[in-house]
Amino acid sequence: MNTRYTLKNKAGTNGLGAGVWNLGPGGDPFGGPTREAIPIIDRLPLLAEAGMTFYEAHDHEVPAADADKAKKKADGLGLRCGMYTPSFFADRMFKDGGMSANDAGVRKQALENAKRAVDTTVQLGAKVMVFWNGREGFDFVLAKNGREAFKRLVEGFNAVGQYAREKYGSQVRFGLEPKPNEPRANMYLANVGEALYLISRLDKDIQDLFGVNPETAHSRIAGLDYIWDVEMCLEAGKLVHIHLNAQDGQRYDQDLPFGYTEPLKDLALCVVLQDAAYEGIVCFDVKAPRTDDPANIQDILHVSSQNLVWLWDRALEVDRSKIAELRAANRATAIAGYLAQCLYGR
Ligand code: XLS
Ligand code: MG
Repeated sequence: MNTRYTLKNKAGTNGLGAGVWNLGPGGDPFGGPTREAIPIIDRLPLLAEAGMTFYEAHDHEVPAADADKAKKKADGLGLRCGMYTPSFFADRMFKDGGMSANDAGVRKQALENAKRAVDTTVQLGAKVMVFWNGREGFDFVLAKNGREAFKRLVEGFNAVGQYAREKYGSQVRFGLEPKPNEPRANMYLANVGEALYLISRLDKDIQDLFGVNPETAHSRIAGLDYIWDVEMCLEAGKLVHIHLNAQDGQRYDQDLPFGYTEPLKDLALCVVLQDAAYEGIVCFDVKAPRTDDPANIQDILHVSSQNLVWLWDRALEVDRSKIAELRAANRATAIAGYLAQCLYGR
């Protein structure tokens, strides 16, 4: 059995997770793959070897028909499915979105896929299903009626929620994953606030099933502070999952190793998660860069995990009463200095 990364004194579920897509062949919009694509099922041992306890997958990566095979393989590796998610961005059918598409036939198919994904989530043993807003949005104004599109999202999520409730009670929770742009110029559910607003509009009897899956890079692409986004989810009781990575400013989605660009803020994030006694799984959504050789494809997971473990340990040592004292004295700059001392000082 390989060593698995864990977080000291973490409340609830321990062990880290990553998506099978994190170990892709390295293609980008301007150049093809730089590595041989590893079959999805063969990525599971790589994730386990890299110290992960959980894996995550889309429905185009582990389709319903392969669920048993994947579960068996994962069980043998001591790996569990942390999250499953229907893809409404890969298939050309969903070129204009799934739940929000103008074409009623497409919306119907999206709903079917989402319901099937609920079943597969349960079959794989995961407790969370994510909806990433991939192609829910628009590139040209008035290409969609925004008010109608929002209502379609509400209707779609209501229908999925009802399906899950009737069949599985409270077994599966849904995490809406916001992102402001890419692949669309403008995406619905662009930020945590929009996702929480949408949840507030869902049927009352299934609202409790819905929460948010905030991702570091997505908040930073929007120019927003990720810690506040996470705090907002926590305040609403809606932090059902989390995707950690790093982002080098407001540019394309980089999915860099966690802890790489803003370690001081990532330390503060650990403080927030510890103080909230966050019980869910901590997962990375990173991308092995196309410049990395096949032999080193797991580096991105090791670097992310090691950074997180270091920052988490340091966060445990952050003196909360010191922060409270500085806050009371209106010394915000001194708080920044104290965090830096915790991070870099001896
Ligand atoms: C892309 C998203 C995606 C979701 C799952 O930007 O982060 O990877 O997490 O579809
Ligand atoms: Mg993500």
